[in-house]
Amino acid sequence: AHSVELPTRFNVVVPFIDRHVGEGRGAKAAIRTAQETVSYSELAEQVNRAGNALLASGLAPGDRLLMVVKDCPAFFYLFWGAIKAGIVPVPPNTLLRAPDYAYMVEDSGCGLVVYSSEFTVEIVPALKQLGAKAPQSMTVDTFLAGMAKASSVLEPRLAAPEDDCFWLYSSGSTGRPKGAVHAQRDMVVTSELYGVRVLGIGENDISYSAAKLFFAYGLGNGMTFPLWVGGTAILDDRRPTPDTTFSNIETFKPTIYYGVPTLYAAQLAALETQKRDLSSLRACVSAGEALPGDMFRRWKEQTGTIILDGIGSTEALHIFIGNRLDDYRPGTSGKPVPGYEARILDENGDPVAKGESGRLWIKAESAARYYWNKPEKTAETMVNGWLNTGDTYREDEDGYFIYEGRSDDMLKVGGIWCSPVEIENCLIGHPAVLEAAVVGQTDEQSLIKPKAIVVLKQPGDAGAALTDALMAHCKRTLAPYKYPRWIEYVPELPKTATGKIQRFKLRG
Ligand code: 3UK
Repeated sequence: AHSVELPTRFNVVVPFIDRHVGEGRGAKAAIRTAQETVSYSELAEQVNRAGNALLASGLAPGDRLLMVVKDCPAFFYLFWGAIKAGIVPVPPNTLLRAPDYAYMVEDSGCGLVVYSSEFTVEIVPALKQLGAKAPQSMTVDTFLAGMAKASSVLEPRLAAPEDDCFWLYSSGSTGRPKGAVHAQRDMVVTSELYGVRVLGIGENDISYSAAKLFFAYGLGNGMTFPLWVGGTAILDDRRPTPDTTFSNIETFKPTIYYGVPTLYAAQLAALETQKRDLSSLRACVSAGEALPGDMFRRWKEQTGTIILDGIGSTEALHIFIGNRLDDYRPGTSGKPVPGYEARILDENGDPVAKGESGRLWIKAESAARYYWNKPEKTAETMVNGWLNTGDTYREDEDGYFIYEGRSDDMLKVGGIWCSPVEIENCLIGHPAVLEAAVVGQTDEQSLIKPKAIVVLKQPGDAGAALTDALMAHCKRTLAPYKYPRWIEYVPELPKTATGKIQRFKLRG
């Protein structure tokens, strides 16, 4: 009863999009933005044109398309157009920098890069860096112009449920991002097990995700869940703030809103001085990092709606342990989503006694089957059908799962991965810095942000001016959310006998 039945050969575009036209939803809005509304029949047609344009560009089934695209209808056209033609779309985080994209282009071996013109400043240097190895590339506007001339009819390329469908890149604590390869079945499983069976999403729901589509969380919230049930998705390409999110809720009247704790904290602060109309919402969801219990209570007080915290991952595709509308406990991640299994294991791989903490492993029908080109990482993370989450958890006496931290040094900042090593390397690139260590520290909202502990070449340089300069250097070089919010100067860093920084000694 918990698993999801699929035909032996199919193409996921049919149940997610084409089906709705045949079932009388052709005129219904699939997507709404401030600029346009796209109906299901227009979407189905644009997806066909996109698939034909991708094939015409020389991509063949199995080839990768790197799509660095903001939240807009063209994201849907490219993603589903590729899948319908058997091409594998890879939508990375759009906040990254040229070296990250150069790596992904090379690692994925993609045959084409399509990017929103806003990202030209990072994509063009990335491709330049690759020289003769760079694949063809074009902006979304150029692609759309080509699409307009392509045929609006496309036969879906059939595949098995286990066949590769799309990838999502996930960052690690050391080393480069890993491409998690997802199969055709995976979006069906998350939409059904979490979207339909936990959230009760249906065709009358209007979904609005502040988390962007490039994030596995946003991809489910803002695209696959609404399409699976013939509902409507609201898209906004701007950086989400309390103002943009509240005004979108007032304008489009969504029934489900999806955010991350950092944004809920900013929204709660804004609600202290202004009244906003959030009465259209029947449910709110939070993921990406743990939602403090106090924020749950304040949101309920201010809005009358509860926030369902749930933990998901890029590898699992969406939420696998979550609170439910009729079964929740603030300050916990909730209980395993029916259809997913969770185990907390000790360092020998044996289950811990109930109430003890250990490493969380999950069994997920929606799990990526492997990382592209990374057999060792695959073997560490995906073992006999179980996924190592890298998180430490404990189960309380009533079966609610409580997050206790990461087992590596990785930080979640605003719900997005942040590697301390990457920030340290950036700081060391500044001429005043000798050594640096980065750890997570909680801010006044109890949410984790990066803090840097720095050893200077000239200790006398320490001061507010240098702190500003180092923060500016990080903001310029790294994805903007990764800069250290605090910088402390010390004469030396704690190290192991082999010279490894002991970050645990610096956490405060
Ligand atoms: C952490 C949480 C505590 C945890 C994601 C929902 O975040 C998502 O995917 P990522 O691959 O990161 C996964 C890691 O993030 N985490 C996520 N949610 C929570 N920790 N409480 C939470 N509620 O360390 C996990 O291993 O970026 C979230 C849906 C899809 C996703 N990809």
